[in-house]
Amino acid sequence: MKADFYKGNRDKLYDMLPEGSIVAIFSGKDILKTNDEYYPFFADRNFVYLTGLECKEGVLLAAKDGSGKVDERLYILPPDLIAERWTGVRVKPAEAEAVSGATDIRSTELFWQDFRKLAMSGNYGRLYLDLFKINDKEIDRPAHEFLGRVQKNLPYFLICSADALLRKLRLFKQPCEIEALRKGEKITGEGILAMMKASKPGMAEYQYKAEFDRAIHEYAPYIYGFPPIISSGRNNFIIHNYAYDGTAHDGDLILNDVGVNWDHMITDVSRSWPCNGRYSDKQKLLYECALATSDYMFSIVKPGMKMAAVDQTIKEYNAKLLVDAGVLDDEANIRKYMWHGGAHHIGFDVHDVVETPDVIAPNMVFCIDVGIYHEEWGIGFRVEDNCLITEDGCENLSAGIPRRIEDIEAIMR
Ligand SMILES: [Mn+2]
Repeated sequence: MKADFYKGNRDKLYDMLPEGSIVAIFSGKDILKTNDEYYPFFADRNFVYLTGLECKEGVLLAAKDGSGKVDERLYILPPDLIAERWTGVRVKPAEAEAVSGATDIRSTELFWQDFRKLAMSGNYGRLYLDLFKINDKEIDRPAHEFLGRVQKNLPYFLICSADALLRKLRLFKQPCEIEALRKGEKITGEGILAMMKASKPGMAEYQYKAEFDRAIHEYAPYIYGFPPIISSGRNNFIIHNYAYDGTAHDGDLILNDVGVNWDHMITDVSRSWPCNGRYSDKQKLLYECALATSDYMFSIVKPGMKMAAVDQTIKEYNAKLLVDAGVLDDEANIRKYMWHGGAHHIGFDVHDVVETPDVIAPNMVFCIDVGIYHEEWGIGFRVEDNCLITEDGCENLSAGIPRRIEDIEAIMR
């Protein structure tokens, strides 16, 4: 994505800030794994959304004064020959400027003293930070540590949520984000096709993963949108199977729920097929119900529809089909076989961090996910696609990845 995109995102954020506010967004830092080894670094998504930079220990600091004028600085780690010799080259000011469109690039060594100067000026009463945590067991991130330091040394700010503002922005996707998703869907499709083509009874789940990995890593060194979910047979009842230690036996379905990160945008697609290349009658029966439900959803989802109605309609429509097919005795018992609906949004995060809307509107992108889990028959699978809301309806961004029985069987022959 171009610098205009990131600059535009920052300007929209600043527009939402009241006068007399400071906002600080941190990129994060290395997390220790063991001894002197760290987990692979993954930059805070809000920081990336605002700057395009994946650098460690960066900070975006902006101050909006009483006249509405915004002063923004981007702090990056200073050059360090020894550190860079060991762990890689750090982003330099010219590159940071070119990527982000920010012009005032400074060393992180100046961050605290600069912030202190702004704080002491008396011109700013609010401090916006992203302090989101799922629960209190989660480790503190740099924003939490910074808050502690502020409250100890400069305890006269009203602390406000930058996270809430960014959720509003991230809900609506811009043209360059949708373009990135389209490319990501192509790559995801290549990964899925590679698995379908290699599929055969006796193949281990990790061998399917190896096929997927090889295909998508033709495009970039770090391309996972999230760890691929790949399972077979009864392991399909584990919604997020990351063990990859099962084996596909003749007659088993393979389930995968995978996606890539292309230009920061993450796809999320599920496809399911029989490892031997031919759906059994029971697999066919259930699969056609799920697929018809998905097709129905893509025919009715449009702006103005309630977001909560998406999951609800998937469940009701699928239940009706299962009753008609003689699989289910009563629609009210749908929970028995189908409990995986999930209309989560996608974007910079696979479960995108957005303000959950009441009503669907253009340029939202969320998953239409239909799962059926029939324990007695040992058949569990899902069909998940990425739905872009258009002006008068929706588009299935992942429609090019084979999803119909005849298409899948033809590829596997
Ligand atoms: Mn998924």
